[in-house]
Amino acid sequence: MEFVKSFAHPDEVMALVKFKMGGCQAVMPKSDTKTMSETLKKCYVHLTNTSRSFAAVIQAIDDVALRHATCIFYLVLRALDTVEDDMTIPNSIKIPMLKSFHKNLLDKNWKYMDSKEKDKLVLEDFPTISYEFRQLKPVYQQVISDICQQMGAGMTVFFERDLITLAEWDEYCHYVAGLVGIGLSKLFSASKQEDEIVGKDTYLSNRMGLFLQKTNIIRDYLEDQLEGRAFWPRAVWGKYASELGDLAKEENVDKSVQCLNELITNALELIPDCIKYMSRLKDQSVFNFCAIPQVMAIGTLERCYNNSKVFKGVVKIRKGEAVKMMMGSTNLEQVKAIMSHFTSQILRRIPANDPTANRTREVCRQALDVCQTKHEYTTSSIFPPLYMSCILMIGAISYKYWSEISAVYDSFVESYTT
Ligand code: D61
Ligand code: MG
Repeated sequence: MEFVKSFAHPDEVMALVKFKMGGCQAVMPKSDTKTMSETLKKCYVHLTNTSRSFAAVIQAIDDVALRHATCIFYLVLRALDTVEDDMTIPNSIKIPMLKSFHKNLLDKNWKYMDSKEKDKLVLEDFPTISYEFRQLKPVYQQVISDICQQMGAGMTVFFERDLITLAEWDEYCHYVAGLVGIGLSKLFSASKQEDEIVGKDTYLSNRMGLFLQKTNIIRDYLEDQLEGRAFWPRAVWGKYASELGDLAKEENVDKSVQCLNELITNALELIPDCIKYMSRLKDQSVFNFCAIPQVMAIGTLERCYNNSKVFKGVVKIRKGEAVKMMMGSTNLEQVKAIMSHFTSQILRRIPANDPTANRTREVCRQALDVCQTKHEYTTSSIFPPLYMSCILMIGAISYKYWSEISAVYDSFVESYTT
């Protein structure tokens, strides 16, 4: 039971209870299902079934047209990514399929029935998604189609080439996540919910995507390794091992953790640009949509830093922590406070003999610099006496509420947690 894991953290228990009892207004999905067409409803069902991390924040976008465009954007790219990830499709078929995928958006019959991936439903029901794509305003269609074309072509680049340099790491992350940031920003501006500059500054929107994708790649080392995939750049791991897979061997644990720390340092460099990007956002629901994944990422990086468990299993944050962060990331000052909290934690834990120690300190200080704020983010594990008696009562009451909240949030929070 989640309650138990967070029991030693009173603040998290309070956040969990507030969340479970509906105190998550900021990220509440907008329910206008009555006015939606059957095909659009099906798209939202696909969204909920395929995205544990983004379904709730997408559904909470205030502007209806922007919400639908974002939902369709997600499903189109999820379909594309399902083709990329499917190891049962031979490259001779996969490569042309990825390169021409954007054309399927205008073909009302196109679908793909031979995928073995867990999200294969978005390929099998692609006519529903492409139909709703064609109902979007032309500006939204243009953005989604362009990004789909660039991502499809980009994905094939590293089928033929190894990920070696840090520039190539950035290039791969640009294709699969930076382009998402660029497309989203163009949708935000096209909807008039955000200023023109947000959509025009592709450098910053790319950096938002890089921070999320690098965090995933770092955290998912073992999972990817077991599935025969490799996304860590050789320029870094080559300094610590002769094969990427050797990092998982117990005898290499010291070197492996040093390698991990170097990659985390590289990801932390992105924080100042992410803060700058978020500082331009005006719409509350767009802000939440962007900020929540970012704070989950910094929390994940802090948990992974200098942690050998990354090579033995999945490292995730506690549910209580995720909920507390999620509810606390509704304005820039609070996001800065969360970012500086986790950065300070990393700074304190830098091992003196780590080869990247000096660089990590420098990068953390730069992040702390841009995250200066009067706000503070505290985590406590001290038990006030009143808390002890309250918790027993709340525990009993909330047991009743526990199962009553929308499954969307539970899976959303779970996607980031242990
Ligand atoms: C603001 C808010 C959200 C943002 C953002 C800025 C900038 C970028 C992103 C979201 C995208 C971040 C992607 C990080 C997670 N990585 C993946 O899902 C990998 O697939 C990448 C290709 C498909 C991207 C699909 C996507 C993701 C999020 C979206 C979106 C599209 C559209 C709208 C909103 C959010 C990863 O997938 C793991 C898996 O298959 O389970 C992979 O294959 O590497
Ligand atoms: Mg993929």
